[in-house]
Amino acid sequence: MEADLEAAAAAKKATGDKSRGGKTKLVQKTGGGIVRQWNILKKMVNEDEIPLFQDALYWLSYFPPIGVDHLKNFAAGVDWRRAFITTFVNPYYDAFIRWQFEVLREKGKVLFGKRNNVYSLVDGQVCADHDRSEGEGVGPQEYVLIKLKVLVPDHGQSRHAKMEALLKTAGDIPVYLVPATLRPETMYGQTNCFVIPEGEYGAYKVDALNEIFVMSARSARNLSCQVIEGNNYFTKEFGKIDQLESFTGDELLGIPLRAPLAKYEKVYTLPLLTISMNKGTGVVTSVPSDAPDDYVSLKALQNKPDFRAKFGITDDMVLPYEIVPIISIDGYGEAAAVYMCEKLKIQSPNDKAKLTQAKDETYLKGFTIGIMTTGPHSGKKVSEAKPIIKQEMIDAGQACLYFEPESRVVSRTNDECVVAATDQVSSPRHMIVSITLTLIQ
Ligand code: ZZB
Repeated sequence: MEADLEAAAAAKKATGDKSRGGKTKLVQKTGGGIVRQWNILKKMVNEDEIPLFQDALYWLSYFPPIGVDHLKNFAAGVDWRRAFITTFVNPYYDAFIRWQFEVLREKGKVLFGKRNNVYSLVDGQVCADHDRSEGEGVGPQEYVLIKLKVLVPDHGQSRHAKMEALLKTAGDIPVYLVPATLRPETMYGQTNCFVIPEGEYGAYKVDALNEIFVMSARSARNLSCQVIEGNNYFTKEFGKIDQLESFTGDELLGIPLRAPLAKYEKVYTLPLLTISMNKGTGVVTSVPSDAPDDYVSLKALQNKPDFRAKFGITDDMVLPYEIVPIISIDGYGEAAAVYMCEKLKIQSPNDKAKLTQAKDETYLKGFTIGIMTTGPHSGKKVSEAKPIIKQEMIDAGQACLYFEPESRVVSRTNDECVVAATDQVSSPRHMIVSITLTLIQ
């Protein structure tokens, strides 16, 4: 079942379709555009009465009698003696539901826990579809953050001064570059890490882990609202994260890193000009065997001394890094990204349309028919190995989960929303108002 869902998600991903399918309720009702609660109520009640609906309980006394009238007009055979209102407004009903949940909890059948939701830090609450000015129907997207340990810079480049100072003050606290990936099972094939030279990055203190993460400010804001597990948030204070240093992407280029599961003991940070600072952490780990973007960008650096020189990348940071085959795909060979780039004759990292096509096909084929050829899970299907490797890396402290909205969401208060782990409580606004009816047969 889970595999089916993942396959469907991979196929959806491969076609670039992130929508939820079908029109959302609001669009169905209104044909799109922003409709305020006031306008919806205006169609049903007198305008001067609308302010009374600020009180959630007013809804309870207003609409149920109308519903009853409608059902009577409809000639529904209902025993109205047995109608009642749910929620805490009805203490008898409330006591019954409490009892039911207490019993289920004692039996260990229900748990109270946190859940990831699209959230506005400015509003201090979950941002549901009707509270958004942009991004209706958008939900949380899970990524795996891979911890690439920053090693002491070894090329005497002056642009590394801030990082050297940070490493010194951090002492025993490890500093990591943390790329976000959807493909944790490909980490055996890492050859380098990518940042965008003009990007802005920060070093952030992750209190609960006693570690420092280098990432974009946008992703740090998301992380500060999330939990490592259970009720344990990444930072001391929800929604707040200490920035210890800031870096341009250029200041991170040429830094040596230790990448978990990689064949190479040490890899370097290289430039990738197509990175979006509005996705993931703005840091990307490079797997040229299975990611077409990574393959063409690494090749461009390896083949063009001028390109390397322009970004202060020395030969030893790129030339020794050969592609590491990790997944075999029937019909695509041992390095699907290389095969796809050759098949589509992709020449440069700027061949955007072809690269998207290559990436979608590689994702889909890798997930559905790929077989691992490296590491302890060699021989397993990619779809089976992916969740296992993900969990192993998390358990070993080499990775952690990270969420952000699938695409940009803006609240009506004009705040860019994050994904936050919040308690599963419903606000009075979302209280379910229902009348239980017993229909006479
Ligand atoms: C390792 C890896 C190995 C990746 C692979 C892909 C593949 P998507 O699919 O568009 O949601 N990535 C992450 N952040 C960024 C960014 N800010 N800008 C550009 N690229 C980014 O993107 C998720 C993938 O795109 C991530 O997974 C990351 O590269 C990259 F074998 O990490 B991946 C066929 C792809 N294969």
